[in-house]
Amino acid sequence: MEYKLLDGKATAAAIRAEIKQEVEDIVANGGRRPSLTAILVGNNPASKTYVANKEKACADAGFTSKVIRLPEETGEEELLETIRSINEDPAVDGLIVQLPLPRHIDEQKVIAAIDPSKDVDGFHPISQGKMLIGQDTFLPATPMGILTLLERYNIETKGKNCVVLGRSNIVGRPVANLLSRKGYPGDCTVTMCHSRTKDIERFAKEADIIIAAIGIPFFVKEDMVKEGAVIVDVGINSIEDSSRKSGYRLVGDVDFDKVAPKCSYITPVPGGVGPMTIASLLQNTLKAYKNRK
Ligand code: L34
Repeated sequence: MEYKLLDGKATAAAIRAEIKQEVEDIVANGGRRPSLTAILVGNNPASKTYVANKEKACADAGFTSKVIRLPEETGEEELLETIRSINEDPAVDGLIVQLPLPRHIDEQKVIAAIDPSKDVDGFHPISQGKMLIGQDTFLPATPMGILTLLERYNIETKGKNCVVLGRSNIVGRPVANLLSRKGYPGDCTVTMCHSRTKDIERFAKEADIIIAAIGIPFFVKEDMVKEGAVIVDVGINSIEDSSRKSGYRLVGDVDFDKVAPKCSYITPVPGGVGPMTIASLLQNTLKAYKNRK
């Protein structure tokens, strides 16, 4: 089958251009710029890349942004103190703490310390609770990016069988909830599969839409996929590749080369969900800015 790419990079670029235009208009009318602060603790190489990409996206869009880089050995109380001071800083609209955090820090405690009105990651229990019952709030960036991508490509979702592989708080669980909501893009019949699911293949094969977010390279094989399925690959796994200068390359949770020919639409990795995550973060930061005005 002739498949089409769900081009996250291009879609994110379009959204970023729209945001940039809106910010230019705000500034031309004498308004202040939206502002994001990101906290990065430690030296996780992937996190460094993602935060650097966010910083650049903010600059491109005309946002003010700041990255607070803290050493790996930063204590939990010091991090909480930093968050509290940013909560109170009227110049900051959005605050994110890049995950994962070093093991000695309690992630849930840190997330709960963020002022929900600045919680542009949508990870705070209040944000997640509002999302769950369909109230207006910040949606977590990766699930939001996935929905936007489906929307911009006019992918039909009503009544579709959607299988979400993964149950994490930042992707699997929220995206399953959002796709089951009333309206578009939603109205799916959602099945959430995970590491304890018996016979994942059986569920995956029934899916019209697969959201793969398990973090295992090449997990989704061609014999697990129905002809004509739509696949969103959330995985970003680094695997050794001696033919590359860097010695590694990024692959998703889907065995793309074998699976893509069976799909109607599929996201690439890189250039799929990753860039959409960043575009959604900008959208949320602009929303936080507008809420405060
Ligand atoms: N607090 N932690 C918090 N918020 C988030 O929204 C995230 N996430 C996830 C990890 N931890 C987080 C991100 O920022 C994943 N994520 C993220 C962001 C950007 C990219 C990937 C994941 C991204 O830019 N991906 C590029 C390739 C980047 C590369 O070269 O490594 C892509 O094309 O997929």
